[in-house]
Amino acid sequence: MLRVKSLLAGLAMAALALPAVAAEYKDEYRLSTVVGKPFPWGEGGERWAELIREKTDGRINVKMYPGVSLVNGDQTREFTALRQGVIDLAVGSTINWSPQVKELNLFSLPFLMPDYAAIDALTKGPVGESLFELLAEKDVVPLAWGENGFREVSNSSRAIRTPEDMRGLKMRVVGSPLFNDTFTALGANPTQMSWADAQPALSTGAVDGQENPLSIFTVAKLHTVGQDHVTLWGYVADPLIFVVNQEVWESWTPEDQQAVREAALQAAEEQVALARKGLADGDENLLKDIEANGVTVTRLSDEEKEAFRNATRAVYDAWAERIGPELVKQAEDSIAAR
Ligand code: X2X
Repeated sequence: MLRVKSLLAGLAMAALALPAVAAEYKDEYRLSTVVGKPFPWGEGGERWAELIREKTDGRINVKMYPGVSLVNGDQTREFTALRQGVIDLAVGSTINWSPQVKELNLFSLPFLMPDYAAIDALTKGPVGESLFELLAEKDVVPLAWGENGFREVSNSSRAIRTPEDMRGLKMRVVGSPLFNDTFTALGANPTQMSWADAQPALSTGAVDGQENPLSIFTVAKLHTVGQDHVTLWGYVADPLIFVVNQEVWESWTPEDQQAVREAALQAAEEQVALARKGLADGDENLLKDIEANGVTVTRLSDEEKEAFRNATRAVYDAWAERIGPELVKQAEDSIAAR
């Protein structure tokens, strides 16, 4: 009996001495996204899960929950749920987390980023680092930058070429008040709703239009819900961020943490390439597909864009104050030096 007891005590001490043993791992880790496959965003989430499984020899089993189903479709609650541990991992848009992390509104400042090189100058430069440091103080471990994309405006009623064309249009916008301000400044009637609610609202005509990256427009087949006009104005772009809840992260061995980080970087790089496919580097295939569906695609000259920039400048200035003038300055400098 004594021998058994001391053996047990010995085992208990050995267990205590081990750092984080695999036995403490969950059977399943839950990864949240707004959209699933075949949206580039959903492809990125699935790919991350797959690479994690491979690189940890199956020790970490991640399942993706698209449609932000872990928060009943309310994408603006995703970040809070992530902090609370209701969600273990996420590939989330800066827009959806900006109600909780005001600095992420940076990417929604109208006409801050003129091209893809400007997005990269932010996410791959000091601005990206500052934002990751900030997120790291909020119970999450940020690992990599992905991309939803430049958000182009569409509607069912007319080609938009000037701010006046926007007047009176009912527009579905996402969950940051900055979007309300931008569309109000343009004379439209913005109404905030989730992506889940947006599609029925478009099909019933409860709203006239919306703004989203063209990869979302095509995969969601928005031309079938009356969105006959798209204007390429590239007014904002939303990056995606690959993150893990901090407690979950700390429960993993350093070796597995490294594997999850590498998986995120690889999945994110592939995901950004997918998000830009048919839209960048002289490849306009996605635009051709959209036009082939009978949608009028309106391209703006620099002067035409300038009119939208001027009409939203006051919104930019007011929000730059809220986001933090230093961060905005850092972003403007990074973009100027790209
Ligand atoms: O709701 C949207 O418009 C979407 C899918 O682009 C985001 O989640 C930001």
